[in-house]
Amino acid sequence: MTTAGKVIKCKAAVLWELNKPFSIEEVEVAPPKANEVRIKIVATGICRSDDHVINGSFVQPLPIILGHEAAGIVESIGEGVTSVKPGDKVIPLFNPQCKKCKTCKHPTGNICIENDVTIASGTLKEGTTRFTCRGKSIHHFISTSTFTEYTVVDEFAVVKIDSSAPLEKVCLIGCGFSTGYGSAVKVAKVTPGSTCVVFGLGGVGLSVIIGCKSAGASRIIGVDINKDKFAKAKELGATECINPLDYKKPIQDVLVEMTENGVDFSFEVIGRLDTMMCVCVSSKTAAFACCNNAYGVCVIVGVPPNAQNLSINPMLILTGRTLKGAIFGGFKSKDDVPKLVSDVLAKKFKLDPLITHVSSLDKINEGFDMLRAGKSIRTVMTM
Ligand code: CND
Ligand code: ZN
Repeated sequence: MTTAGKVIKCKAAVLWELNKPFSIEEVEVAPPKANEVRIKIVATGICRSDDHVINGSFVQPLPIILGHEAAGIVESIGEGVTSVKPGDKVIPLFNPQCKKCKTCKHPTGNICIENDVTIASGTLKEGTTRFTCRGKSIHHFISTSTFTEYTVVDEFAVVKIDSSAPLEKVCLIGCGFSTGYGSAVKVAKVTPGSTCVVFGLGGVGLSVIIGCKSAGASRIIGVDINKDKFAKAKELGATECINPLDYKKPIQDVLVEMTENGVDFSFEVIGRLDTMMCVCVSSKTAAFACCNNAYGVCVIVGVPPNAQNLSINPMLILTGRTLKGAIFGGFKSKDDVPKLVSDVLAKKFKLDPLITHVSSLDKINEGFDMLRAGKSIRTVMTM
């Protein structure tokens, strides 16, 4: 019996209030309107950006269905949709690509005008939501909402991938892997023989390491306050790992000494102001300050806390350092996601080491507890 055109009742994890566990609910998912696609989610990963919403540092309208790193199968399409059809394997795109706006037409820009990361409307483009629970409208999250058995997205926020792709693995292409890998190869443009430092060795930071290694960096230093993260970082390409808590001096001073006046490329993959920049005397780590003063490049990857500002000593820039940042590793999502999936199928890189736990939507709160306790890299929930 076809479900096309009908409301689907299914299971979803709803966040009703900040700093509260998810509630597993039966939700109603309305059929897709014009230029929308309804997707059966098959696998979805847990990323720290979802947790930033729960703790209030990434502000979104509530109640909401979070989740943005997923893969699934198209269930039905709205009028006018041409790029996907029912049965296609797809990845939802939290950073969409409409291909029509000024940014999409720019050769490298990737913050499409249709993105909901900078706006946080919590709806689809048409201005309303397709989720209802207990009679209330539930918001969408950054064009995706994947902690649900079914979701609806705008056509510009979904792309077809190879029909042989293992969805329970390539879901990581939807965020963590691509964000980290692209930050190294596309945003920083890491060069062969260079020295890199990566602050934060979670799923995204480890993917930065994979990118630095594939770009030919000869020295890759991992920095984390949780030493349990070091073994995996070394397995993936870190040549050494250090813990700021083991040193009395600020970690940027340690790094500058270790690397003869600073590194070529540094990456902040935590989302803290003190690890981005040396902002106060008590700061322990600072990605920008450990770059070589003449040519170092620092890439901000971590999502910063809401409404907080960095204070930068202009001398750090005047001498030649570059500070940059990027969403989704600088990739243009519709163009690049299918290629990254093909690269996985061609065994250009492996996603398996990043997946430490496989779980189900019912156990979502345990999955987040493990991330917060530093015990997991990526938990993938399969439906
Ligand atoms: P995860 O929490 O798995 O990793 C963060 C790591 O940082 C952990 O290993 C921590 O132990 C470590 N850490 C925490 N505090 C410190 C500190 N003071 N000094 C050194 N290490 C520390 O997170 P993730 O890998 O899923 O995500 C990392 C960040 O990337 C996070 O802010 C997330 O929101 C962001 C992100 C950005 C983008 C993008 O498009 N730019 C996409 N997804 C995630
Ligand atoms: Zn993410």
